[in-house]
Amino acid sequence: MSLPIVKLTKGIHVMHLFYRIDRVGWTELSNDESGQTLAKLEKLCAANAAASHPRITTYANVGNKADLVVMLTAAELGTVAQMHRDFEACFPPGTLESAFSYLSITELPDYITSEEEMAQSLIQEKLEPGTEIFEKRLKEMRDRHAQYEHYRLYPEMPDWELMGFYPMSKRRSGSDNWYSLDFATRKKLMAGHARVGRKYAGRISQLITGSVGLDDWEWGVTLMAHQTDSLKEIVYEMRFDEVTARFGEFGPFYVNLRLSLPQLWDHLHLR
Ligand code: 76R
Repeated sequence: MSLPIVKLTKGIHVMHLFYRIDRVGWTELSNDESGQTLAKLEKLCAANAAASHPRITTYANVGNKADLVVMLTAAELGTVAQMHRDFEACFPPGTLESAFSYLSITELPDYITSEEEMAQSLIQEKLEPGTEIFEKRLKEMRDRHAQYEHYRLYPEMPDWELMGFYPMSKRRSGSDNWYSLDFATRKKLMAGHARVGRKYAGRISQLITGSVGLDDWEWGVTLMAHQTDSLKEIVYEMRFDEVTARFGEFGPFYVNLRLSLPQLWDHLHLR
């Protein structure tokens, strides 16, 4: 059976899936069914283990919002849809229950640095357009920017111990309607946001995926971290930044531990 091919002009599809194990269903399994499920899942994950996509990354939720969590990435919508169903089909009927899911896509931010701004910043450094050094520096900036855009669209997320996920939107009410601000104002506000974010380099690696018209919130925020306090601190510090203070609206927060499938099996007592 082949699914319709649904491509993006740029970027990839991302799906976050949250499941509960039905413990009653699980205890009713025959001896080898748990092992068979694990083996099927390991095969599926091994077949989808590219640095960017297609990829399936597994986590355990910490707390009672879910048991296991998966993040899927694929270029085409049909591929992500198939990976989702193939993942579920590894489990015996009556053992897996959906807790939450989120569909989004990677995208370039609206507020990217233009070629004009790059040149302007060099002129401010007293470099003269047309000189060798000016052109060399401009080329370096252009190359760095092209690389940045590539990884925004085709992210290769670090495999750190923690993954925090939450959906969010920008407020649209009265004088705090993000979408009625002009572009220059939004760009200036987002520059402040990015300044706060960059302070967390090395502690937080962020993936912002867009979901306007695709899911119930406007963005999915995926934060990789080594420590719990890094997650808390960045979200706390952002609350004071104007973009978040005036315009941020948040969905549920999920804190997840990165675990391989065998580790998940032990952690969740599935053996
Ligand atoms: O892509 C970039 O790094 C450029 C600057 C940038 C943009 C355009 C950036 C930087 N973000 C951008 C867009 Mn962000 N971000 C969040 C959250 O808790 C909250 O208040 C919000 C959740 C965090 C923690 C975070 C972290 N960011 C966005 C958007 C889209 C907005 C739009 O298009 O209108 C959202 C919803 C959003 C939310 N942001 C950074 C970070 C961090 C850590 C950085 C710096 C990354 C770096 O420089 O490497």
